[in-house]
Amino acid sequence: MDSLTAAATSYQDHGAANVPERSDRLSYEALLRRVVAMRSGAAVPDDHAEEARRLKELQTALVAFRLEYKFGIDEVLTKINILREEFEHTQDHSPIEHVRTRLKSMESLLDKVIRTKCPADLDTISDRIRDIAGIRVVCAFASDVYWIAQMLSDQPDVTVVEVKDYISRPKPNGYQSLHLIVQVPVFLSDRTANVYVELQIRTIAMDFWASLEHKIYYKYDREVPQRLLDELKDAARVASELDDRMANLRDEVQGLSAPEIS
Ligand code: 0O2
Repeated sequence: MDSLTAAATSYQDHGAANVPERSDRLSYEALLRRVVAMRSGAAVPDDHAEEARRLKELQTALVAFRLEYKFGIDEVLTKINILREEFEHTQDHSPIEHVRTRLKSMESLLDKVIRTKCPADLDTISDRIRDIAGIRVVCAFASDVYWIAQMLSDQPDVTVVEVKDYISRPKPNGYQSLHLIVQVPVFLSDRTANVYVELQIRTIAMDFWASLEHKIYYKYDREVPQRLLDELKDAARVASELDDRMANLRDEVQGLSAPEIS
């Protein structure tokens, strides 16, 4: 792990000390470009002491940058937890089975900056890379997926900027999920940051498939044998069939009156 990654990972444990002013950001951006260039294979700088000092400053700026996304996750997560708790207290069950969150690591953010040839300044990165904050909501039924998406989208401080419906149109490999990029306001001490959060909403069966496919993909370093790809595609079909059958069963059971107790 390089020093930049180590620093970025540790901020979650040590809170928000030494967060720089927003106006300081610009002075870090040339350095950020340099770090990206170094990671892409360009020459290492000559003046190590000066570079170390500026890297420390950059680390602090990046902590502040990532913190906004952590707060974005916190805000959307609170909304989801409110819905969940409301359903648990007012209905038999909540449509939300479980929720996971992830803040993109510095390592994978820099990789994405390089891979997508994104200009390495923080404003462009925050505008173009919209999955730094991620929330995955897993529901029992496909209808719940759209229901949750609608309830969140209807909230006045949530702006939906992009929807990818891989449930109605699965990816060629079989991947299914509903993806929303939303923007939420994060109220900081001196300003409001509008933060992008990626929401992935899917059923238990879709989630089971996606996590196994993800593991296989990385185990084979993206070169998955055709036999496994075919198996995965068929497994996705079976998962989708299971979702349909479970929904039919639920509808049937909901239509029945409660059994009489003798
Ligand atoms: P991670 O580590 O999960 O974050 P983009 O995010 O814009 O670069 P894309 O493909 O246009 O790429 O976005 P899309 O389609 O909305 O997919 C983004 C995320 O969805 C991925 O993030 C995965 O989490 C998930 N995803 C998309 N396709 C697949 C798939 O075929 N299999 C599985 N298992 N997950 C998928 P990352 O950044 O790739 O990874």
